[in-house]
Amino acid sequence: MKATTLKKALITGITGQDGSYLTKFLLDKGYKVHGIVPRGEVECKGRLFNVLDHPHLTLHDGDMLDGASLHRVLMTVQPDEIYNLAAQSHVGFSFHAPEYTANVNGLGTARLLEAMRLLCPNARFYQASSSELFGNAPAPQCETTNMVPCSPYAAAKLYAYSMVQIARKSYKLHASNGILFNHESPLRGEDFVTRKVTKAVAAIKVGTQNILELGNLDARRDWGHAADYVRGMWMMLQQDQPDDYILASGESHSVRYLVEAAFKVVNINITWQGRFTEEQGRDQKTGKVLVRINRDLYRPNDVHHLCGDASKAREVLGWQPAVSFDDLISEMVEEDMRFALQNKRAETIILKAENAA
Ligand code: NAP
Ligand code: G4F
Repeated sequence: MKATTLKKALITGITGQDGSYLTKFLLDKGYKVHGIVPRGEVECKGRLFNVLDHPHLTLHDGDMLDGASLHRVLMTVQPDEIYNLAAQSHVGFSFHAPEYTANVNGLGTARLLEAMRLLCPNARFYQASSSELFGNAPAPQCETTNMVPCSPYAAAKLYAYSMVQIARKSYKLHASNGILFNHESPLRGEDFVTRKVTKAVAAIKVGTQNILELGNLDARRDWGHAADYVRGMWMMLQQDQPDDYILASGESHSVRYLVEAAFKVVNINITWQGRFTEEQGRDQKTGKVLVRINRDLYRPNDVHHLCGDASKAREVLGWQPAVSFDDLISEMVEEDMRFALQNKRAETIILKAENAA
């Protein structure tokens, strides 16, 4: 019998939200998955908890800031597909660290593309581009919408996006940009607004937090589920020709609406009073203030409205999202409720033990 060789995928940013969903997706498809982990940080592998022992998963030390480490990994692995998900991915933080963000997100991508060109030019390359590229261009945004970055994060991602197109045109590399609108999950980092909200809603419900502080409530985003979006990444690399595709749900909601939807999952109705930075969200039943504005959480320059048109991905790739906004938020709140209750139980046990001692 002829032995079949498994396809090899290399993922940068494997310990992030998308990295963990993509790893599971590719392992289920029978790939050998290799991941690059910066600083070999063991505690960052938490999101990979359910696949860490998988025989087809291998982690390598490497850093987007260190070209030699990328060369070493590519030389060792000789991947068929490369998914470049590594990034300093927080838009707000990029205003505090523009140079670092440019180095990881922009130059890091150039380093990886150059390593691929030299060491495995027949591999296929996926770049994690972002709807942030469009800045405040009017919604809905599609592949041909003007790109007007509003943050150091978006500027660095625009450089990376262009380098992918340059590699494609100059060297005929199979390199594609996925221009992804916001996608979330229970594994989302706690600094992003969806997870910050769902975690706070759960903690407020179980009584371990009193109030949720937020910045711009008027910003609108097109929020989908990460599991749907990693499937789209893979679909892009199965095409004969490389190209750029938007993945989006086509629906947008304000941060204010997100807050209402998340509290509704735990049967709390929020009513709003006051304007601008004086705005407050109260529990309709008790009148207690549960949400208030913190001016420090506003960005120097925010993107007001992102809502994507994913017609091209639908028509060419046959991609469409399966999880609705309401189901996404319910899943996130329910998962955070589980954690919040576990933490509360653990705190009670410690307190009892301390009192008994
Ligand atoms: P994430 O959870 O923040 O994950 C980012 C990953 O990059 C982490 O594994 C992180 O590792 C790694 N990383 C950071 N600096 C690195 C470095 N110098 N060298 C190697 N790895 C490094 O982000 P995500 O939400 O999964 O997003 C994945 C990618 O898609 C990112 O490029 C993001 O910018 C882009 N994107 C995301 C969205 C979205 O809505 N989620 C939308 C559009 C585009 P450590 O944690 O160990 O630092
Ligand atoms: O959740 P966010 O931090 O996500 P943002 O800035 O849209 O970026 C995410 O999506 C991009 C794709 O469009 C990715 F490229 C990027 O890597 C990242 O995954 O903020 C969403 C909105 C913003 O307008 C922000 O000003 O929520 C507003 N917001 C209001 N209060 C807040 C808060 N954002 C955060 N993080 N924390 C707040 O307290």
